Amino acid sequence: MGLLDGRNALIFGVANDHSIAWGIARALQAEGAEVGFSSVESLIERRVRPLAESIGSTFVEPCDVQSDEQIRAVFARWAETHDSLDILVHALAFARREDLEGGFVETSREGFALALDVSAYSLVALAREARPLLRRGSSILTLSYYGAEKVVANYNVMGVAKAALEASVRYLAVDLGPDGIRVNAISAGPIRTLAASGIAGFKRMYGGFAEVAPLRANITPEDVGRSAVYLASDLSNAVTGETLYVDGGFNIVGVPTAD
Ligand code: NAD
Ligand code: 0WE
Repeated sequence: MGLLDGRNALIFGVANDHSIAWGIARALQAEGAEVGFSSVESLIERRVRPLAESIGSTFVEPCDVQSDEQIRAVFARWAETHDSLDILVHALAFARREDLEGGFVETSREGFALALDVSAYSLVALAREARPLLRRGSSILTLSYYGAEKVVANYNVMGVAKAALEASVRYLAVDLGPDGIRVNAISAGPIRTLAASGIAGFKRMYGGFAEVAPLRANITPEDVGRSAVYLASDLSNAVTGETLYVDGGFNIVGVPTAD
């Protein structure tokens, strides 16, 4: 008996087996959910389909979230084989690499618009297109980061995008709440994924994190997956518009204890 028996989930943002989206997919599936995937075209055949097949999943559709047409096409394909969607997972973000280093004040108009479009607006677009398939008890979930709330060196325009994402979660929760649809974010501590590799200073921050976080450990995609099960299931039936920190308590610390 699983917490998600008889539910289905559509997960956006698997790039490889280190992706947070993949950790969430496995956790939802372990609780009985049927999972389908959408990722950018270039990753589908080499990366995503083999992973999907490894857990017996056949729904794998391309979608660049900057395209309204591609977003519509994914949900149209889903509707061909499903009457409804119980769980929608948004686990993707993008900013230009040059906007993730140096001064935030140097962010270009184009770089700002790109980061906000891919990383924040896409949640609104996915929620709107999914809406006809969502029903009472459905759950929408996205991924955020502490840089939304406090300044994190080099996170720059992504911090602004995550602030917009968390605010979008609240506005969507109010719009969809009367229909029994919940919308929440998980703000995860740093995890070594493709999106984190090659980030200036990520390694140093990753090391320091486990020394400062109350639980003294780094965060894994499995940790995020378990909290995703809670937010996707009826265990959280009265929770919406929230940002749940899955960060070992890092965000509650003001002045860290010297060990
Ligand atoms: P990842 O690289 O595995 O996943 C990022 C995904 O975004 C990739 O699958 C990529 O293809 C997708 N993406 C980028 N542009 C896209 C577009 N235009 N259309 C569709 N998909 C697009 O990295 P991850 O760390 O698993 O990131 C997943 C989410 O978790 C992101 O929202 C990220 O901001 C968030 N997050 C990551 C960390 C961390 O430390 N890794 C911490 C907190 C939150
Ligand atoms: O949200 C993220 C990373 C998102 C991301 C990563 C990249 C790398 C490659 C968005 N766009 C790009 N564009 C690229 O070209 N995280 C929470 C991980 C992360 O990124 C940081 C961090 C942390 C943590 C950037 C600076 C400082 C800390």
